[in-house]
Amino acid sequence: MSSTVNYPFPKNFIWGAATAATQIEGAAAEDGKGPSIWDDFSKQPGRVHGGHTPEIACDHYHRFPEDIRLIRKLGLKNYRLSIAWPRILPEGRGAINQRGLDFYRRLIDTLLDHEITPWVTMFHWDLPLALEHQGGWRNRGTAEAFGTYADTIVKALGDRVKNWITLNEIPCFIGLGYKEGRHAPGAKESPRVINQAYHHAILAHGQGVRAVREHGGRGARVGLTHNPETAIPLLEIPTDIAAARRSFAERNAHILAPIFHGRYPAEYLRRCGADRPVVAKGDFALIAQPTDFLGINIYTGYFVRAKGSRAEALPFPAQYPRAASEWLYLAPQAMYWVLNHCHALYQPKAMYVTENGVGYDDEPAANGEYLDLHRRDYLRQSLLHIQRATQEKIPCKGYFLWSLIDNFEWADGYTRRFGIVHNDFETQKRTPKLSAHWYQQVVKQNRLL
Ligand code: GBH
Repeated sequence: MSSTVNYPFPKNFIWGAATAATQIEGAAAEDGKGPSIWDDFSKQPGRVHGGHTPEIACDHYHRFPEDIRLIRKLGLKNYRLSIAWPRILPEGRGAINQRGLDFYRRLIDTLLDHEITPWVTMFHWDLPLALEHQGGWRNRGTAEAFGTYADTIVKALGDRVKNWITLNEIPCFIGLGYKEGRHAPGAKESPRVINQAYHHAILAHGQGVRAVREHGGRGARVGLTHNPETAIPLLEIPTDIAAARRSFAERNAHILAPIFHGRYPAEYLRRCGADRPVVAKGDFALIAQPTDFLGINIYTGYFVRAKGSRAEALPFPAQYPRAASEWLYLAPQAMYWVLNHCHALYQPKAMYVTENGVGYDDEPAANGEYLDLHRRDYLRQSLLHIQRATQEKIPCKGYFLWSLIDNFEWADGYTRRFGIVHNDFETQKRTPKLSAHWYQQVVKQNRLL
């Protein structure tokens, strides 16, 4: 067989799909769940497109057996989900809501019954509202409350969950949530508060790692999921690659450097000046505990070239192609370069692409079929560049497609569909799109088709 048409993935490569609690579960006030900042934010006028809320979403809370059968039918042996903190601790700390834990036990047992391995994110943005009222991520106490929450879920589920992800995308829940005000809680804080909030978030990550090490039992693994801003060298030549690497390191300095190197880089602290985060004794020991993998959410990138000794990031021209999600510039080389940069700079033991996918306002089905060739092409381009990384022995061990199903896309509400399974939000009918059938075959053959 000609090698040019046969793009194999390594043996034992992990194939899966990903979702998050707020985006699919619904049942926002059921069985003792407390409100999250997203329940609150989405009820404020003008925050979420069309006034949409996560109250019902995909009703996965009630329909999870059907959804798990679907995962199984698509041939996926791995599934990434998140636990809603306010389901477990309605006030963020204190009393445990047993019915919340029971829900995740049932969910995970059903996955295991179907021979699907759960990958569980502890926090995918749904902070208990009660904690926001005490300062949210501005408050160091939130990182401590997270530690107790992590202890609770790892103790309760650690016998059946072996793959833990501490936090999803710190730059989003801090940057968009507290700096730009576009995500919950919709705040616009000063640089000093923001830098401190970032510090509290990486501290929470450290708490999550500690909880897994203490209570995870045999074979438990843990890592962070980060969404690096990813510099693509304009030319794959040493000068542009070095410039891209510098740009990448700089933009991710506040998260990846402390976690992998146990300190903030001097250059980052200089940039912060008087607004640098306050670090308590012992923080870096907690933050930089060794992890088992780095999760990477990667959708897009930006182009960089060397300009003398500087790295020049190029602005996108108006005509540059993008998805319906306007931030999602189509730049598939980012999938390769994110793995290359992370490997070169931080040498994580393993990397998993924990999210990759694309948001479009899909057209209605033609003769019952959702012909999302645009999504299929995006995914194929992405995987081509990930396959290149695995060929070069960069330790990328798996891929989780975002997302299993169309869902509540945060501030975009129920527009910008990312699913390979269509959801009709009126009837809750699930219909696999063309991209799902394509992905199913790729997974089955462990190579690009
Ligand atoms: C991921 O974030 C999330 O983990 C997932 O929950 C989400 O559904 C998925 O992406 C698709 O969006 O304020 O308009 O400038 C991806 C990275 C970076 C995407 C910030 C949204 C901001 C958009 N995110 N971006 S905007």
